[in-house]
Amino acid sequence: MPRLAFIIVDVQHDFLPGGALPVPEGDQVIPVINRLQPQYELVVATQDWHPPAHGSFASAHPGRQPGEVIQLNGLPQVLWPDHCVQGSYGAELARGLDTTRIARVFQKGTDPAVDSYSGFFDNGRRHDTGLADFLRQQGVQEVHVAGLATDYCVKYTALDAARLGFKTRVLLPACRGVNLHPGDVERAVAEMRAAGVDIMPA
Ligand code: VGL
Ligand code: ZN
Repeated sequence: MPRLAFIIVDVQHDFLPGGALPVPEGDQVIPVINRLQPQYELVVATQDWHPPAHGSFASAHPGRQPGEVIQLNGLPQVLWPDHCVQGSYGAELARGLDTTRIARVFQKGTDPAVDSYSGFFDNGRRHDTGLADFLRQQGVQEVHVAGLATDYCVKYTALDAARLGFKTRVLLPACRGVNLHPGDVERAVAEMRAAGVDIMPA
């Protein structure tokens, strides 16, 4: 039974340079993640998978611009450019990512009314993706997390993993952040550390 799993977060075309919501240097995580994968008995991935006009898209809120924060069904929501629309090229796992070892892909962000940064739950913690049950069924006790973006989906996935009782490590050399505001990645790392997440430095 694998006790250690690797969670690859949102390595999708739209988060790479040239994509709809480009993470600076996002493409640089791909070779690092590919090199790491053989060290794990179990590899899973998450995939941001939004319907058109998802509530996190600025375009769904007339007069609003990407980067603004609104209240979306009672939760603060950063507005983003349209990204990772179900079935689009931008939503595909990046072509350069080795997917042969990925046991299962967990999709999130499918409910138009709530965003989902974590690979475990939506931001309101109402819908569960099944990732936690899957890991437990596989006997996993420890997870290593990498991918995009450090200050959003990697952070919330790692925080939920730790809260769910998995020993959790974030591999910063295999992560890049959005840094919508300067210092966002540093603050995300500090928050993860404070929550008991082990950080492999960049
Ligand atoms: C993400 C913003 C919006 C991420 C997803 O994968 O970090 N960020 N949707
Ligand atoms: Zn998204």
